[in-house]
Formats: sequence, structure tokens, C-alpha cells
Amino acid sequence: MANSQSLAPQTVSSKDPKVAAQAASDMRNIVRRKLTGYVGFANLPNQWHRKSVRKGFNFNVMVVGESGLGKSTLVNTLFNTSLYPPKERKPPSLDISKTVSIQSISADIEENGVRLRLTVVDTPGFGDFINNDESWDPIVKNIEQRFDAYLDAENKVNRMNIVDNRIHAVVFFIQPTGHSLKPLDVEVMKKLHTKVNLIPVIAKSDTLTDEEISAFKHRILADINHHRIQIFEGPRYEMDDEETVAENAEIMSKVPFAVVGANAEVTTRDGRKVRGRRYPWGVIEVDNEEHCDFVKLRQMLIRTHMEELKENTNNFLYENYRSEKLAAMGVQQDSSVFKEVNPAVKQEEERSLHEAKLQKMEMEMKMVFQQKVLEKESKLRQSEEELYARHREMKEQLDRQRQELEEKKTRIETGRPIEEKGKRKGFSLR
Ligand SMILES: Nc1nc2c(ncn2[C@@H]2O[C@H](COP(=O)(O)OP(=O)(O)OP(=O)(O)O)[C@@H](O)[C@H]2O)c(=O)[nH]1
Ligand SMILES: [Mg+2]
Repeated sequence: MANSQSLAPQTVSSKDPKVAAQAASDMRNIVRRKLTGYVGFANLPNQWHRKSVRKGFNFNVMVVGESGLGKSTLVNTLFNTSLYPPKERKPPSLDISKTVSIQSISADIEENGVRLRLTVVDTPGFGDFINNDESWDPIVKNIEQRFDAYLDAENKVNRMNIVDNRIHAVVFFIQPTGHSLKPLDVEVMKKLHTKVNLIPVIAKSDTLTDEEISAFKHRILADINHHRIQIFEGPRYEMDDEETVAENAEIMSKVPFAVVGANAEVTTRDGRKVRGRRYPWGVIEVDNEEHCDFVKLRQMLIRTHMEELKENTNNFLYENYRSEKLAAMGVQQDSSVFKEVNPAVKQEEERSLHEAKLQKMEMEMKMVFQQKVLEKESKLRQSEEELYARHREMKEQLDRQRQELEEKKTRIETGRPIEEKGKRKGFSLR
């Protein structure tokens, strides 16, 4: 019996506003209880999992960077990997023409029954002109158009099947100069960092030695810091298991990833067929973690940080864009209606209100007390005066009596008759 009571659902279901308000106030006093039996809500993650799997996932990546840094080649490399179902695997493309317009390539991938639509948006390289001002404009516009389309879809009556075409990550290619970030790169990154998750990579890293790469990575990160450019930083989940935390830390420690792209399969000296670049002195293998960070970049995008990238896009980047856009359109948020409540601030407000109320009450009580004390004091003074007056009167009376008695005594002693005295007022011994 006690058990069934303790498990009673605490929901507000009444239509009567008064009852509902009462119930809502009751809910504030929710008591944490231990279940004695299995109820089944531990199954929630599985429900969520099944639903997400049925819906499938989509993920959109864009590659951005100066012309000729190997963006198109890397996109090809990404799609020629095991991501692609073997039977549909495209033959390695040898088309290395310059990209002239923004193109997107999509692939539906399925692994263990989980579907993923991966879209990579290839952009034309900038920096080819003598005046490169605004050469990044088409890229920024494309990113904004995708936000706009999503905003439009959200504002429609039917919001059931919104396709998310927003860019979740931008792989930003940096020329392997070994020196520092170019002013043009800084400018473009600054244009992009408020709109997308930036993931910097060192392009064509096969042109640098290991030491040069490591020094260049430090230099790039210092430049990024100096220019206050916001690049994507993985989440810091202390709650995760040690293995996941270590894996994430390992991946993030490689940023900016030193990547190599290759469109061809080559044979190594020991006869293995690998995707890589052959040089007179040997073969650079794209999928070998000893040779470059391509695998780490792919892992980050596809395996470990996809959800985080999507969440960050939706919760911060898109949200900022959306509120700025709506504000520019003159849609003002009525702060009295849509008041964002910070529980800590609210609690503080309530506390100070309560304190003010207490102070007021204390003041009032003090005043009443003082009033009463004053009244009592004046009453006491009055009765003291009265007492004093009575005391004086009685004393006078006693004095008079004593005097009379004294007189009587002297008269008796002197033997004079007492009759005369009868005329006198006051006491008589008869
Ligand atoms: N050494 C080296 N060369 C590469 C690498 N990736 C691509 N290349 C070569 O660089 C040249 C340009 O490659 P693309 O992939 O067309 O470069 P892109 O960045 O798409 O160029 P745009 O479309 O003009 O912006 C080609 O000759 C590629 O073979 C790499 O990792 N290392
Ligand atoms: Mg290209």
C-alpha cells in the first residue's frame, strides 16, 4: 500500500486552472524516491536509439581553402574509403580539374543497419586573383543560404520533415608553407568562425617533414589563438569512460590535421596495394596513421565527433544566426513573454525579495514594540507619580497625627485637661 502511494504519478492533468496551479506548486515539492521494482524507463535510450536509426542520420561537411591545395582530391579520398559500400565503389578518379563552382557530393552509407547520408560540399579555391577581396563571398553566402532554408522550413506550418542541409563542419585547408597563417586565411577564417565549426588541416602534408609538421602545427595554433579565431574544440566529458576520453583527447591533439589526399591506388615496395602517393623514394599511404592524419580526421568527422558537431551547429551557430536575422528583420523578442529564466538569478531574486520582506516585518515589529514600551513607560511614570503623591499625603497625615499625639502626651504629662483638645481636628484618644 505504502509502496503504491510512493509511486503515484506526479503529473498535472487538470483543466481547472486553480487545480492545475495547485498541482504545479505541489510538483515543486517532488520527493526523490527509490524504486523497489523494475518500472522500465531505463529502456528510454533504446527507444531513442531505435527511432534515430529508423530516421537515419545526415551529416554535411564543406571543404574550404586556397586553390590547388587538394580539396577535391581529399573529398574523393574520403568517398573512396571503406565508407563506400564495396560494390558501389567508384574507380579512383583521375580528374584533377580546377573546381569552379560549389558542388555537393552525397553518399548513403549503411553500417550495422544504421543509415548515414554523408554530403561533402566542394568549393572553388580562393586566392587566385590579384585582388582577393571578397573572394570568399560565395562560400559565406552558401553557408548562409543553408541556414536561411532551414529557418524557412522551421517557420512553415508543417515542420515534420525538415531536411537539415546546414553545414556541420568546414575542413579548412592551410597551405603547407611551414611559416604561419596567411593574412588571407586569417580573414576567411574570421568570416567563417561564427557560422561554422572550423576544422583546420595542413594540406599536402607529404611536402613537409615530421619535425616541420609539428613546428607548423604549433605555429598555426598560436596564430589562431592570437587572432581569436574560434576553431572546433571537442567536448570535455569527464563522465565518459576512460577509453572514450583518451580517444577523443588523442584525436583533438592532432588538430590541425596534417592530411594527404590521393586518387590512385599504388603498390608499395612490399607488394601491398594502398591508396597513396608514389615518389621515387617511396610511397605515402593515406590510410597509414604513421604517414599522415587523414584517418584521424575521418574518425573525428564520422565516428567520434559527428553528433557534437551537429549539436554545436544547431545550438550555437544556427541559433546565433537565427536571432541576428530575426532581429535585423525587426522581430523583437518580447522579453516579458519570452523571458529566459536563469534558475540561479531567479533564486537570488526571490531570496532578496524575501529578505526585504523580512526586514520590513522586523522594522514594523520594532516600531510596534517601541510604541508599546513608550506607552508602558508613560503609564508607569504616571502611576509612580500617583504613588509618590499618595505617599507624600500619607506621610503628611502621619506627621500630623504624630504631632497631635506628641501634643497630647505633653499635655497629659503636664496634667492639663484634655477637653480643650476635643475642638481640634484629627484623632482623639477617646
Ligand atoms: N603532394 C600532394 N599533392 C596533392 C595532394 N592532394 C592533391 N594534390 C595535388 O594537387 C593538385 C590540386 O588538387 P585539387 O584536389 O584539384 O585541389 P583543389 O583544392 O580542389 O583546387 P581548386 O579546385 O582549384 O580549389 C592536384 O595535382 C593533386 O594531385 C597531396 O596531399 N599531396
Ligand atoms: Mg577543387
